[in-house]
Amino acid sequence: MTDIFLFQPSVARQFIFTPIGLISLASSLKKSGFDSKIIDLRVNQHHPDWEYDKIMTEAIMNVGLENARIVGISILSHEEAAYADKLGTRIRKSNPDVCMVIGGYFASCLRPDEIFDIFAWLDGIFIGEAEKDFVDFSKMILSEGGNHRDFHRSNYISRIENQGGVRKIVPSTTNLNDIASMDYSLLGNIQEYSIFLYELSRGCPHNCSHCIESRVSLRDYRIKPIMTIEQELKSISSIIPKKFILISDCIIGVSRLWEDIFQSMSNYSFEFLAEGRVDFPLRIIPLAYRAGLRIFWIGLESASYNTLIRLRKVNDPLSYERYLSNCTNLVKELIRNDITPGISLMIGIPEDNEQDFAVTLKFICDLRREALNVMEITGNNPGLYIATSRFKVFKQTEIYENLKDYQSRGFVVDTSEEKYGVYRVIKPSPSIDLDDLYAYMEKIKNLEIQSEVMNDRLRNLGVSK
Ligand code: B12
Ligand code: SF4
Repeated sequence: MTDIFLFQPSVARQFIFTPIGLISLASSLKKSGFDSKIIDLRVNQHHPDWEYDKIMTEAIMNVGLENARIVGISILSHEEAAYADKLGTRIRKSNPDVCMVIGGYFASCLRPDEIFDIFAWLDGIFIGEAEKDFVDFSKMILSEGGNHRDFHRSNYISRIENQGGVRKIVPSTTNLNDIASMDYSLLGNIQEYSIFLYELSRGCPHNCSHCIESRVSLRDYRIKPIMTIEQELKSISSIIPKKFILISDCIIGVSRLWEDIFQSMSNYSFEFLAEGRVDFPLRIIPLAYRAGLRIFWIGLESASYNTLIRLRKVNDPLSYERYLSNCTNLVKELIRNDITPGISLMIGIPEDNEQDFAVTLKFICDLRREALNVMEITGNNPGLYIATSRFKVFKQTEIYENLKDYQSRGFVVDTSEEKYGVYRVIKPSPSIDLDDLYAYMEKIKNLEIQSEVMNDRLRNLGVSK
């Protein structure tokens, strides 16, 4: 009989991705002799707002939750938080005594007292990576008859403990040599997922001012041991021979270890999208193609010097020149190797003005021209994808810490999601308003180079129909 239930709440998105945080926890529990069940409420739903109550009730009725001793809910971002709250409330109603905890990036983004204020049903929070501590926690409750309030770890806090006052907790990071390899068979319905995520590394050594990553990973970049990776690749290839994979690692390819990883991947017929930075090394691109790289998402964010300085993507004029030339050279080399480059840009970064927009627009125009040139010379047409997103300030980031200063200089945000630690930009600076942001986004998006190959790849990935 299962005592531990791990839930992925709903989210209003048209595509769903494998819940790798929960798979990793369940794999570690299994290695330590504990059975757990993953229930992903995003599977088979059309729109959570219409069907969520029905989906939750069915999921809860059919799994034997009345016998649960521990319920864990994973919350990746603010987008899932309200759904997680409904789910937690519903579970608490059906099982008043079960111990309910949450984990995931969202948990690391707010202070514990803020999180307990949002979720009335919650008993405890895990902050940061949790494989080891969640296993110890389960052991204490299930084998040793302990109570969750007696569990003490620097990254775990119970509601009772929190009553003593606000405490900021340092997230924990894990040594990837010590955790169990991912057992995807623990996720029953793998074919239902449009995006298959594969995690090979964690953390980021950079410290961009808009990003929470360095605060959570403590800038501790780690790659899984190659033996584990080979084992996982074998297991993935037997489960999803034809699916497109997504690999997120801002500094993918930078460490020499990636040559071995790509070499191992080239023994399979994977195709994958990777998210990274402009400094992805050019020399590794042919090998990455053989490994299955078909779309490379470059987090450019802006091409304006002042903006990139504020984001801390560059430090001085020299690193700025390098940043832009790296981007251009990377796009050209990707196209030469028939890989689709994707450029992502954040729109409305604090203090952005017309001048910053004009510089970025010009850079993307030039990039498009260079990309078309390479396409003409090589005959490859992998397209050039452009993704724009309205800037959000997340709690815990450096920009959030300076929010008041930015606001005093005319940066205006939407506070409706404040409770979840997110502020969407309305006006980045006094002369730019929301309509200007959308108009600028459209102008940039129009510079995309469409192609059949690109559309096929996006379809394979499950992000477009
Ligand atoms: C891959 C990724 C995605 C994937 C999905 C990831 C997933 N796991 O399902 C995609 C591309 C779909 C995605 C989408 C989005 N993402 Co994203 N994503 C990431 C990324 C790069 C990796 C996350 C990951 O999978 N890590 C590996 C797994 C193993 O770790 P994990 O899930 O965190 O799980 C561990 C712990 O958190 C904990 N844990 C997790 N769940 C639970 C549950 C319990 C009970 C316990 C005890 C512990 C626990 O234990 C796990 C093992 O250690 C992170 C940044 C990063 N480098 O980590 C951003 C990140 C999480 N994403 C972010 C954002 C903003 C988004 C979007 C809102 C972006 C957008 N504007 O569209 C959407 C929202 C999607 C949603 N569902 O809400 C932000 C979140 C910031 C914030 N303050 O909330 C991050 C931090 C990026 C950033 N630097 O800003 N994302
Ligand atoms: S934006 Fe990317 S490179 Fe910068 S700190 Fe975050 S994860 Fe690292």
